[in-house]
Parts: sequence; structure tokens; C-alpha cells
Amino acid sequence: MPPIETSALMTAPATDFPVDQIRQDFPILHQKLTGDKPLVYLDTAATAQKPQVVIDQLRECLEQYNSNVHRGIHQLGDRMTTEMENAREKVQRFIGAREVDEIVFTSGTTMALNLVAYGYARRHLQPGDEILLNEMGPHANFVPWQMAAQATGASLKFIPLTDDGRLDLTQLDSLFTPRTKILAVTGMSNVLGTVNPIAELTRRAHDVGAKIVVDAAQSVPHLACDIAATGIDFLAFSGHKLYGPTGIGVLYGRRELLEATDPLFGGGHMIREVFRDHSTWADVPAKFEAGTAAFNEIVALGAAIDYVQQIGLTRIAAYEHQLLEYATQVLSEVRGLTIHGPAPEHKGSITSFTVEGVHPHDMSDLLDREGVAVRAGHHCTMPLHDLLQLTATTRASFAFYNTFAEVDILADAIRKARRVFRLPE
Ligand code: C6P
Repeated sequence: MPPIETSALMTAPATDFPVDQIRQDFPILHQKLTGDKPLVYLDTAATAQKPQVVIDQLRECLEQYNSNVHRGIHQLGDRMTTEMENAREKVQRFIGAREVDEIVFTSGTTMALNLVAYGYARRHLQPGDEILLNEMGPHANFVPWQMAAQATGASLKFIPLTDDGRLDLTQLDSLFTPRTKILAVTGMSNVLGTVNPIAELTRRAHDVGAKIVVDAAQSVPHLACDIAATGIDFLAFSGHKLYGPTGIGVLYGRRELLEATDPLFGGGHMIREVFRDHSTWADVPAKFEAGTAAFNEIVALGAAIDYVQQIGLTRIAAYEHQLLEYATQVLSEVRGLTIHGPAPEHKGSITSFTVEGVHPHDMSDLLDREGVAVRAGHHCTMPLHDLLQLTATTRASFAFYNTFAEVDILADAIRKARRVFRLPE
């Protein structure tokens, strides 16, 4: 008798989330891959798929009013400038920032975090100061701080992780000192899925006069964010993980902190006046937006935010949590499979795992043959993988366009991969 597929025995929770209708909004999801396998896209943490409204918005910009912003004294330029600044207001409302001028457009999370590490930290840190990090990373919120520490003589300290991959908050009393100047932390780990307690960490940082820098690349697309309520100092995220275009991201900074931050790049739009021997800077946020902005993409990011808000982040988070719980249950039944990271109640919709006897790269290759797109590797978190004593993991990341049936396909494809390696059922 053939082995029973365990996922067939699990029952997906009942849900009134209109996932079938939502999937109609994402044209890319309706394709078959090699071998006539329907695409099962479980790599949203790397980049999210785009709804038709975002594609249409980008197309409309290019077809109807493509024109440089803040320069053209003509109708197209005026329209594009208005639409781009409207998108800035949408970002402001989406993350709950107090002022629209606190929204800086960057090329993505990486650039936004580097802007803080170069423009703010290098100006304000001194030898003896401390930067508090943790191994969740990722490198974009890790390497810039190493570089800032090397440049200023500040030192790096690390909040340890618990065995299940959460920040060990019991250590905070000894880690935060009057020398702590910056706490850099991720809102949601791109590997473990851990959701960090940002409000509490913000309070703790502020108690000692430190600034908190939140890498929200993974959290902003999946969990509601309220800057004004939490008092976060800097926050960064990428458009492409928020169902928007590539090449565009956001740095939020409290106005007085942005004013105390040096620009990274010199050139058009960031200047107030230019003389032969020196220049003065425009006000924030223009001071940080040298050169031609990715205006078409910014407007399309505004459309992505409208789309997400129309569904509602609370509903999105609730549905994705159901998906995660189901995936945790179903994957736990696969022989030899270990999920890395805490229990679902501490996580967003990301599941990284290893299967004894199958290298993560082989696993992702074999899953791909079943139409299942996941990511394998260190996911830009080498220090975290050192802690896990692994060189790589396989990661399935879920979005509100994924279904419970796709979780079953993932689990069955993992079992099939085990059979390829002749591992016992
Ligand atoms: N994560 C992944 O996990 P950029 O490339 O600038 O848009 O985003 C960088 C980044 C910053 N922070 C977090 C938490 C992230 O997850 C990422 C990107 C990708 O697959 C690539 S490592």
C-alpha cells in the first residue's frame, strides 16, 4: 500500500478571507511551469508579486505622464510631481508618520539603512559609544553598523537570541547603558519569522537616550505599523516587498533626526545653493533625494499601498497567520524536517526549515520541479546561520495570495524530494 500523504489528513482551517478573488488580481500566479505544474509562489520574502492595479499604474505613468519631477515647467511635469508627492502622503499615512517631510524615498531598505549608518551615525558616534545589534540581521542591518563602528571607534554589542530564535529580553538591563547610542533591529526576521517587540525596544532605547533604527522590510508588508504610537526614530522598507515596484524604498526619520543627518549623495534636487567652493542643502526630505527620483515607481508604490489598505492589514495578518499555523502543523509531520524559529504566535508568515539528508539547495531545486518556488541559502544572514550551525536553510514565505492547498503541495513536494534521496518514509 502506498504511504499516505500526511498533509491529506490535515484539515485546513475555515476562513472567510477572499483568497480566490484576490488571486485574480495577480496575473503572474496563473501560469504553469515546466512539466505543466502550476506555480506555487512561496518566495514573497525575497520579493512580492504585483497586483494588476500596480502594473496598470506603472503603465499609466509611462504611457500618459512620464516626465521628470520638480523640474518640468509643463503640464506633464506638474502632474507627475503631484502624483509623486501624493504617494509620499500615502506612505506617511500608511506607517503613521506625523509629517510628510519625514518620508525619504530611497532605492530600497539597504540604501535607507546605509543612509542612517553613514549620514547619522558617523556624524554623532564617538569612540566608547555602543551600537546594539543582534544576529537576526540581515546583512543590510548589520554590515553598515560594522562599518560605522569601524569609522567612529564605537563598539558593537549583541542582544543574544533564545534557543527558539527570539531576542532574549532578560539581557536588556545589562546591555543598555548610557553609552548605547543606537539600537538597530529588524521588525520581522527574514529567516526565523520572529516578530520583535518594537514598542518595548523603543521604550528601552529611549530610556538611555539611544535611537532605534527598525528594518521593517519584512514587517511593513504584513503587520500594521504606527510610528507615532511607538515613537520609532528611523524605519526602513522596500517597495518591492510591499507588492510595489523594484528600485524604490522608504526611509522614515523623525524630522529633527533627519535634520541632524548628513546627505549621502550630492547632486540635483538636494541642493539649496551651489557656489564655487561649497554648497548648501535643501530641506528634508529633498536633502537626501539627489538626482532623478524613481517617480514612476513611487507613484506605483502608492497604488500598492492603496491596494493593501483596501484589503486591510489586520485581515491580511490574520489570514497569513492561519496559513503559517497550518504550514507549521503540516510541515512538522514531515519526517526529518526541522523548522527553525519560534512558535507561530511569535512569528510572521515565514518558515525556514531543513530536512535531514537533503541539502537546502537540492531541496529548493526539487521543489522547483514541482512548481514550488522557495528560497535556499543563508538569506543574507550569515551570523544567524552560524548560530544555527547551518550553512543554509530552505525558506517558504507566505503572502495573502497563497492558499492552504499550496501548503499541502509544498509538504507533498518535500516528501517527494525525500524519496528522491531514498530517505525512509
Ligand atoms: N531580504 C530575502 O530575505 P533590499 O534588498 O534593500 O530591498 O532589502 C534588504 C533587506 C533588508 N532587511 C530585511 C529584513 C530583508 O529581508 C531584506 C532583503 C531578501 O530574501 C534578500 S536577502
